[in-house]
Amino acid sequence: HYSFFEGKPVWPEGRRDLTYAFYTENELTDTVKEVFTRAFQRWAEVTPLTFTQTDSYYTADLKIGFFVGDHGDGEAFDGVLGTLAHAFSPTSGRFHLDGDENWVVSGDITTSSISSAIDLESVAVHEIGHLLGLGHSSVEESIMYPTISSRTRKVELASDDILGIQELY
Ligand code: TQI
Ligand code: ZN
Ligand code: ZN
Repeated sequence: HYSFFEGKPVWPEGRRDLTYAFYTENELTDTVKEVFTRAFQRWAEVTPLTFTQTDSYYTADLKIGFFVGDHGDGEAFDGVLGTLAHAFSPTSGRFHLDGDENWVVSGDITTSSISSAIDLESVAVHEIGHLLGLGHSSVEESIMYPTISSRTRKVELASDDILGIQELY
């Protein structure tokens, strides 16, 4: 079953059209950016929320960046595996990914020759759930279940994820 953060924080009524931006210094390719676009789309399909990319990192509601090790928010990344990414509850909007992971952006993760390969889109869908106010779920099939194996792709919202997000929006 789905859960929420303490105090059930959400993006308020007047903020349903959210913008997102990529940390400029990462210089991400369009292929990488499209992974996030697809991940946002999954949540937009089942809520009144919309997500629009902007070039202005400082004014965007949701800020996405890859960082390595200690990056100044007290939650240092730890190299390959362990913590993969973190996102903060509404209305922080901070979404950080561990730059040391072997991220798989396109292609078939399930047949990757790299044992520690992590599917970027799967992690993005999960972290966006946190950005919007979902905690973890006890339902193993759900996107918000707190465990994912390497070489696994899980990008389709389960009914548990949808029920959870629709209770918030
Ligand atoms: N990062 C944790 C996560 O996103 C960070 C975290 C732990 C957290 N407890 C939290 C975030 C409570 C918000 C609220 O869950 S992680 C997975 C999963 C991670 C884990 O790197 O361990 C995914 C990142 F669920 F699959 F294990 C992405 Cl998909
Ligand atoms: Zn961080
Ligand atoms: Zn999580």
